[in-house]
Amino acid sequence: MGKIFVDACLGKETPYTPVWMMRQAGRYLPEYRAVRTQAGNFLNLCHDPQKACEVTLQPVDILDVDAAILFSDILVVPNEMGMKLDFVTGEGPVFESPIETQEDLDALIGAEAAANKLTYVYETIKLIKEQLAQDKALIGFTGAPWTLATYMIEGQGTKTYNICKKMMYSDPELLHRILAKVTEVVKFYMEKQIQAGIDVVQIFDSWAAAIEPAKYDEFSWKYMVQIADYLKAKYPHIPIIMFPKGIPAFLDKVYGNFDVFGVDWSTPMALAKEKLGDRYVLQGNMEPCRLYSQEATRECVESLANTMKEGRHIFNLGHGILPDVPVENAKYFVKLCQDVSRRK
Ligand code: 1CP
Repeated sequence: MGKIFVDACLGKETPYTPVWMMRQAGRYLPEYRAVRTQAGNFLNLCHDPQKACEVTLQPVDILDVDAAILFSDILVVPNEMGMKLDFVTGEGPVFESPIETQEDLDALIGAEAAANKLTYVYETIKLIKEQLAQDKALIGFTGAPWTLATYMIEGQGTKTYNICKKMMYSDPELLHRILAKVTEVVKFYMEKQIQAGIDVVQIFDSWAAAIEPAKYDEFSWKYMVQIADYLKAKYPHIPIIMFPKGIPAFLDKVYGNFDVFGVDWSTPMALAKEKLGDRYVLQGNMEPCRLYSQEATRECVESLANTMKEGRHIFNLGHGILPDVPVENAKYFVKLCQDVSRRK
């Protein structure tokens, strides 16, 4: 049986417009919270292929989304490059020794050696593929080099990005060497995810909007395109989704060999369609907080369906679902997307 999600990524006609939700495996699901408690902490869950597989499959069973997304985190990559990582409850990820100098960077493991350490991710993928229904797709993912570098340089999440932007403007060569090293690891990492069985790749550039538009290509997009070029040369049949969050001013300059452009909720879908719809399938982009209200959800889904009716589209949120969203509203969103777009 074909996978409707993969077909839609490749721009083929499908019986309805498929849907999944960013962060669909997570804390809004009681079933997730139960497994997370058993695991003890978040990194243990990422390191345990049985449990990671279980929480990956939960939203497929519970919500009937068209694709599963591998349960892991973008930060396992710098962690396996040698940066000690903790997830502090209530505060998020923290790296013990952020990168400050060339020596700090040189101390990290690069390229294939780092990618080879992520065996628990590849094991998880193999388990998921054994259990996932034939008509559902599995999305593998990575953080974009820039988004990963923000954590590696700041040591944690940030509102101002002042430490990595200080490097951007006062020592851009060092920032480029960090980005280039991460890019090499990510190329191998995504290649190994493909070899383990993922059907689609998504590259999350969650902190794209921190970069001024004139510098976005230089410090982020071009590295994402290098990863896409590497994968497309070897695995042309695997669709690639690029998700740079919050860059409406850069839409005119988007280029590269990939399949799907993930539209975030701050970008009007009609604008994305006008600028990119003839070159890429568009994914998105309901404001995630609309999930608090079924009425607000319906209004947005109908409007998106209307905007994209002759366009190539995948339904999604415009960023991740939040932990306090009612499960019934998430179910409502998924079913509504599939129903409003059904082609007889
Ligand atoms: O206690 C917990 O359960 C921790 C919460 C959590 C979860 C459920 C974290 C910590 N990561 C994840 C899983 C996760 N992270 C997934 C798989 C689940 C799914 O999507 O269904 C994915 C794809 C990610 C990716 C991720 N991690 C991104 C990019 C996507 C995005 O939402 O923008 C980012 C920026 C991270 C970093 C991270 N990991 C965790 C947190 C709380 C954060 C964000 C910290 C910050 O705001 O800076």
